[in-house]
Amino acid sequence: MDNSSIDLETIGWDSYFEDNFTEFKEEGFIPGRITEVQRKSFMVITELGEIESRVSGKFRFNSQDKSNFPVVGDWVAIKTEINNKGTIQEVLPRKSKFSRKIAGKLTEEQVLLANVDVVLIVSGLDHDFNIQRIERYLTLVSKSGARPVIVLNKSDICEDIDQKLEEVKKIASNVPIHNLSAELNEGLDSIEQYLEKGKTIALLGSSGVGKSTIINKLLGTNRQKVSSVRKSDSHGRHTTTFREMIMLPNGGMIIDNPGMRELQLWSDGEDVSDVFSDIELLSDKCRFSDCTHISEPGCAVKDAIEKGELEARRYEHYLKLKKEIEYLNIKKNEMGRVTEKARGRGMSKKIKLIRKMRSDKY
Ligand SMILES: Nc1nc2c(ncn2[C@@H]2O[C@H](COP(=O)(O)OP(=O)(O)OP(=O)(O)O)[C@@H](O)[C@H]2O)c(=O)[nH]1
Ligand SMILES: [Mg+2]
Ligand SMILES: [Zn+2]
Repeated sequence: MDNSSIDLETIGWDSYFEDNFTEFKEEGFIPGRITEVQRKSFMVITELGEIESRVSGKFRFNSQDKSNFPVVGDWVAIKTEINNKGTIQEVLPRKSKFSRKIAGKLTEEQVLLANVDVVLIVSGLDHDFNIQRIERYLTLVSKSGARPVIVLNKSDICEDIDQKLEEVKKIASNVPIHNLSAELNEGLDSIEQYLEKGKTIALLGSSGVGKSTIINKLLGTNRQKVSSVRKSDSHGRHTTTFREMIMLPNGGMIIDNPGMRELQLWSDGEDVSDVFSDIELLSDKCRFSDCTHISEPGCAVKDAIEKGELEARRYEHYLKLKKEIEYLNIKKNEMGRVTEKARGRGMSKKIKLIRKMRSDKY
């Protein structure tokens, strides 16, 4: 633990968390914010400096659901121990959370970040550029409570910036778009506006797009490790291996993330409706209210595609995301039913059944 005292407000503490902390304060606990999640412990910034902490046995016992476990950005109540370590008693209610469906076959929510104000969705303007991926990120961020911002990096090696910008504008509705070159330190001032004292921003995007490079430029030091991408396809090498929240010199926090290979939606569908509101508006205009937009007469969606007002690509991607959610909902409902059924039986049976459900094999 270092002895420097930290003003919690510069790292995001406010009346919302203060109110939710009252009962813990009375018990003599202190507030802290998770900066890093390790295998068994958590790094937590507190007024007393950084304290390595573990969750209490009681917390572990009461948290059946993994999504309640502390993640980077969470505010927690901790009890300080004599060995300068801490015990996490509770996670304070989150103002925002960014989740995905856990990678692999399990049907489970995985919360990756909490209490983030702005998410920079970073894409490379090289071979990495992929409009569908941006649409997917927008969908994931849409209901997180954080504000999305699109960042197109590596403008120095892009020969058709205007065309790519046009493509992004078509899908972004009112999400701000910034293009820059972290390498040449050009255009970074456009994202400095999001770095405010007390605010938290996170960078998301696939491996190799330059998230850590951007952070290094903003910090003015080479704190984060970066490494080159594969020439043939601009794929990164998964250089950043863990999520970490870093304090900026002028207050405010920035979160570096590892590039994610799999980014499945964890959603109820509202986020897709938000991000694809153009398509939903069109379908309201179809002659039949249950129009499937395949062969019905008076279909506004098909009309718009024929007139070039809606890209067939975008429409198909919309359908794909909808399907993904439909499938997710089926799995969630099945799991709910089994949990319900198991309530009447013994605990061990319940656990077995849920495991079976989650492993998707049945
Ligand atoms: N040409 C060019 N290269 C860049 C730019 N920004 C970053 N790079 C390079 O892209 C490579 C990957 O950058 P990183 O910052 O490691 O990418 P990352 O997104 O953090 O990747 P992961 O940690 O693997 O998720 C490095 O070789 C950087 O030097 C840029 O603006 N232009
Ligand atoms: Mg990185
Ligand atoms: Zn239709």
